[in-house]
Amino acid sequence: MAMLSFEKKYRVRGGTLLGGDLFDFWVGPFYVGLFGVTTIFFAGLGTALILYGASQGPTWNPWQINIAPPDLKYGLGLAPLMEGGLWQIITVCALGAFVSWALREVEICRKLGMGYHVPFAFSVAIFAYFTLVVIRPVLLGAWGHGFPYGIFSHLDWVSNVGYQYLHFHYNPAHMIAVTFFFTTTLALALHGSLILSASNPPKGEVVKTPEHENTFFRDSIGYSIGALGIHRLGLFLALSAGFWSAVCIVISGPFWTKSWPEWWGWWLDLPIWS
Ligand code: 07D
Ligand code: 07D
Ligand code: U10
Repeated sequence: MAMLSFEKKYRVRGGTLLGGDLFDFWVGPFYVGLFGVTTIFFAGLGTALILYGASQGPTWNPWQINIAPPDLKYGLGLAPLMEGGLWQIITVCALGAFVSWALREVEICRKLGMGYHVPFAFSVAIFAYFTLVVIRPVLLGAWGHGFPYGIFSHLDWVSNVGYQYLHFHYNPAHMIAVTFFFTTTLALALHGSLILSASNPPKGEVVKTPEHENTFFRDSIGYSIGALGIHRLGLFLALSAGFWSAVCIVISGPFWTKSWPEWWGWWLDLPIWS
């Protein structure tokens, strides 16, 4: 079915989680829904506040704009607007926009009668962000442990927090996360190249079948995971990367305060060496 006629067929009312028929319509290609309105509201307000913060700061250079979290002395309390309060409201807006976006995805899935895999996957990214700006700061007792909103300033934060633990590469959960990220790109490269090699042949040649795809991997590595399997694996790898990232940062501080190389002392302490 052509895309345009398919869209006409499925663009019917229903499937909303909240708001009933109220915002159950499309604007151009975009489905709106109540959560589209809340997305626009939070994203619009958050962006406006970043621009306001920038207007009060020393620069309009997009790379240099920085909205810093409150000083540690404010603990888990509210800070004055220009001393981190802006960061606190922007964080609420960001979470409001991300969660609204995920719920809008859920409504679209319901309309289409599809599984909730995409919003579930996005939720893992939201979880990683939530861990950075809510869970870890709360466990450490101050909003000041969140990362600053700015292109370069957030890189400084990552580097500073990394060196606070001497050598972040020795964080075992960081190792697992990094390995999942690397494996995700390997899997995507294998999958993308395999699909193109079979289904996008040079002019004049026939498109190959899934049997060709299976056989390629059986011939080369002795096993093929299959067409559905590679997508399950890809999703698992990518979500695991995000999940272990959240773990690696939430344990840094709340559960391990020393340098990460020292954590490996447990290995030397094993009774088999003494
Ligand atoms: C390609 C989809 C499109 C999305 C894009 C991002 C904004 C921010 C806001 C000026 C893959 C749009 C950017 C809306 C503008 C202001 C105030 C997704 C794609 C193009 N980072 N990070 C980037 C964010 C964190 C780290 C780039 C966001 C953590 C490192 C971009 C978050 C840590 C490097 C960016 C976030 C961290 C980057 C490219 C939130 C650990 C880089 C992102 C909400 C995760 C790279 C200059 C990209 C870079 C980079 C955005 C969080 C580390 C500006 C929105 C605190 C080491 N990050 N980041 O392509 O070039 O993502 O930085 O959590 O090297 Mg970051
Ligand atoms: C948080 C993004 C969420 C995004 C959302 C959506 C918009 C809308 C709109 C485009 C999690 C935002 C959407 C804004 C945009 C439009 C229209 C994703 C998030 C919700 N590290 N490290 C990681 C590596 C070192 C350190 C994670 C590698 C050093 C710290 C990952 C190396 C030191 C932290 C990772 C390396 C150090 C991390 C990041 C190599 C510094 C974290 C991915 C090769 C000296 C962070 C949860 C991630 C983390 C993190 C990889 C090196 C420190 C596993 C490959 C040794 C402090 N590092 N790292 O988390 O775990 O994505 O955050 O050297 O906090 Mg590391
Ligand atoms: C995959 C796949 C596959 C495919 C695919 C894909 C994965 C095999 C079949 C998809 C993959 C691709 C297309 C490849 C490229 C993708 C990437 C590289 C990923 C990164 C993507 C991007 C960088 C693009 C990001 C773009 C975005 C997020 C769109 C931005 C959208 C908007 C700004 C509008 C959003 C709309 C909303 C929220 C609702 C609708 C609202 C409106 C239209 C605006 C009007 C508003 C209202 C009516 C509400 C009124 C508002 C109010 C009251 C509040 C206002 C308040 C204020 C303060 C402003 O596997 O299969 O192929 O294709």
